[in-house]
Formats: sequence, structure tokens, C-alpha cells
Amino acid sequence: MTLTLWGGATGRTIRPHWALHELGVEYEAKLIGPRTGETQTDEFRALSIKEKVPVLVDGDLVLTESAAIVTYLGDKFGGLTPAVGSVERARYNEWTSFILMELDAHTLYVLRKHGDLAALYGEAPAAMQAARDGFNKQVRWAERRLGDAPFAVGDAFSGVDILLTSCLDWARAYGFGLSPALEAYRERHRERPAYRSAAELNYSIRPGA
Ligand SMILES: N[C@@H](CCC(=O)N[C@@H](CS)C(=O)NCC(=O)O)C(=O)O
Repeated sequence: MTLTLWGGATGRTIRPHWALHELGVEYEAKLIGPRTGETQTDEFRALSIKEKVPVLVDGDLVLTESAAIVTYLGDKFGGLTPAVGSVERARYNEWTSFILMELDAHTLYVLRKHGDLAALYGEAPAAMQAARDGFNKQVRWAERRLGDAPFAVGDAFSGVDILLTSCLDWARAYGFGLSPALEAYRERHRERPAYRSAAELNYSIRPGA
């Protein structure tokens, strides 16, 4: 049965596209963008009343949340995720929670909400400053944990590298400086063929205003 992945145009939607390209899994891409009205159609709302992308459909399974989709794909197709119960899996989970909360939701997304999307969410200069400071503080944990290692978890590319690179791309787009080691890590992963093909697809559409 063909997998269907809904969504494109953003640093969150590239995550599952990249995972599918790494795994070499065929799928149908329904490239709808945020704030285009396409997440509010009856067809899409029947899948997710969150009205947010990405969404994966695999038979009867409708799965939301970019990190959950990447992890599901890794587990299902045998790559990108360490074995359940291993130390590596504990580290995978630790990194995933850290990236989603400390680099995505609490900091970069706050900058997005009250920066580019201030017309929707309102101006909040103090929250913006706290988010900038918070990102600079939290990213130090990633720097220290990663060191000069090529991969975040163990000695293989994993879903964590997808999530982390997507946030580092986002941070660079927002003008954050990264340590030389983090910048080298980001550049290396952006050179992967699967990143390039996924990015070409994901960014072939643009978000709405
Ligand atoms: N925590 C979710 C966040 C999903 C999310 O916020 N998606 C945004 C695009 S990055 C969206 O679809 N917004 C819908 C809209 O604004 O129309 C994830 O990681 O998948």
C-alpha cells in the first residue's frame, strides 16, 4: 500500500520527506502548504483537525507530528532508529525531546510566532529576546554532546540528525551563529543525496503569507 505524506514548504515538513528519501521508500507526496487554506479543506481536516502539516497516512494509520513520523518510518523500514531498549535508543529519545522542546517549540518557534507571524500571534519583544537567549543557551548542550562526532547518536545516521539539521538550518535562517563544529555537522548532512532530493521536493512549494 502506498504511503502518503501531506505537507511541504517548511523546516518541519522536510523532516519526514528526508526520512523517506533516506530509506528509499516510495510514497505519494501531497504538497500542501501552511497558511494557504489547504490545511483547512474538508479532505485534510478529516485527517487532522490540527490543520497542520506534516501528516503521514499509512493504510489505516494517520500519523501527525514530524518527529513521531520520522521515528515510525525508521522503526517500520529498519533504519534511522536504534533498537528499542538500547542505550542508543535512550539517547535518541533524549535528543528528540531536547530538539523538539528546547530548539523548536520554546525558542525558534517563539521567534517565528512573534516575528514573521506577528500579524497572527502579536508582537512580543520580551518573549523574542528570551527566545534568542534561550536558543543560544540550549544549543550549547548540543555542541557539547556532539563534539566532533559525525552523528548525534552512536556511529550511524539517525532520525536525530534529521531533526537537528532541520533546526540548525532554521537557526541559521534566523541569523544565529553556530559553533564551527555544529556548522560543519550541518553542512555535511545537507550534502547527503537524500537531503538534497527531499529539499528539492519540499521547497518546490511555498507557505502562504
Ligand atoms: N509539532 C508539529 C508542528 C506542525 C506545524 O506547526 N506545522 C505548521 C507548518 S511548520 C502548519 O502546518 N501550520 C498550519 C497553518 O499555519 O496553516 C510537528 O512537528 O509536526
